[in-house]
Amino acid sequence: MRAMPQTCDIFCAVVDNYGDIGVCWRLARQLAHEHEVQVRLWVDDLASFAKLCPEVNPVLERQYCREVEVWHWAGTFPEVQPAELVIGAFACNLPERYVAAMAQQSREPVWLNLEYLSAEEWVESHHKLPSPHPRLPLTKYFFFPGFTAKTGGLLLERDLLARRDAFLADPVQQQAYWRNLGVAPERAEGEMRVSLFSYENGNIEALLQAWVQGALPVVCCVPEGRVLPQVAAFFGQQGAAPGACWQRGNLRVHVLPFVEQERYDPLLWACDTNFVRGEDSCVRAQWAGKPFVWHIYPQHDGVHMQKLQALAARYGQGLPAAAAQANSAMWQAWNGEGTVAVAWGAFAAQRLELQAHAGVWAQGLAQNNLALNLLDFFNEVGRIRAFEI
Ligand code: TRH
Repeated sequence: MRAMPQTCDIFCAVVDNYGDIGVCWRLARQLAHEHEVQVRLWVDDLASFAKLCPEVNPVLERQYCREVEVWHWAGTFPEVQPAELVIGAFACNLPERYVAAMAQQSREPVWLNLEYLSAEEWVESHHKLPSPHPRLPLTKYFFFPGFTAKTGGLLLERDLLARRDAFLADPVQQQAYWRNLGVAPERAEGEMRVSLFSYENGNIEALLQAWVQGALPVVCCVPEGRVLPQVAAFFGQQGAAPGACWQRGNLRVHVLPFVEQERYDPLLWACDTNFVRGEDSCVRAQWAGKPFVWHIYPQHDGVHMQKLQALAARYGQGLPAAAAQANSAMWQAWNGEGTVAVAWGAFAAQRLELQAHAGVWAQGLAQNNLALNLLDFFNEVGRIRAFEI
């Protein structure tokens, strides 16, 4: 029989930005809603969490939010019964008291470290590796998300692609969506609509200038965030608030609010190309089935460029060579290696190929669902342990 965990603790230490809590919150909801697991989410930064889920009250120690029990992970850790499935996200250290309690359980909890996403090849050989605790009778397993069947796959809600397709098939819904954002739904001839979510970027001026001077009109939607001051400065503004709109040449920019997590997806569906960053928005852009440009989270040692190239190479498989090259060159230029204006020209010229490929790519990845894989692995570990006894 297939064993399912009834309880799950997810531990999230927010390093910076929104990706850590973005992934944990998505996983927590999915386990609770789609698999009826009782989930406790331990988060050390409720203010960041509240940006993704405004229902969260940042001053409460404990609260329920969308069927997930949310705890502020701060100060002395309370005495709690450990869950059957324990997930430490992104190598965060679990509280010692909690780990000690895990070792006291008559049935050892299945303990996973959910790793950052990478398309690099080494991920396959590291996925599911055990790491015995140095002192206690506990084993932690490394669980790697990824793009191949030998990895943990990607987070994907059961109904996401159906909701996307319904949205894309319904012009009325799309028009209402744009109006609600304060952006005219009507498009100029040949117009390209892009969303722009990125870190501060040394190439932003060059990109905006390329759009200003480009042959086709570009409407660019910028959610509030780290790149916005640079965009505002390009238009001679000191700062900007949602609702601001600037036009120069063939470029119109709309400043959007940072919306709660579920409301970000329709923006990606509604645009023709999405600039995304980090990890979670990059995955959501792939589910959108639209061409995307990735601003990878920069690491001091520069290893992020290998990670960028690894995904560009995988993504390029199945694309005609010129389109794969244009895609890869645009990602590299946006991350500081290359000339953005030139790269954008080539990328835009390949937009039909890139569009066709993006849909096929999303469909291909959809079979490898991280939450399902995680539950299968829970089951697998349980079977191995039963055999050992
Ligand atoms: O915020 P990020 O830069 O997070 C990063 C990465 O996860 C990186 O790998 C990690 O090391 C670093 O944090 C610490 O980008 P990411 O991963 O795309 O997360 C952004 C989240 O914000 C994602 O869940 C989507 C969400 N979001 C909204 O909810 N509303 C919005 O309006 C927008 C623009 C994003």
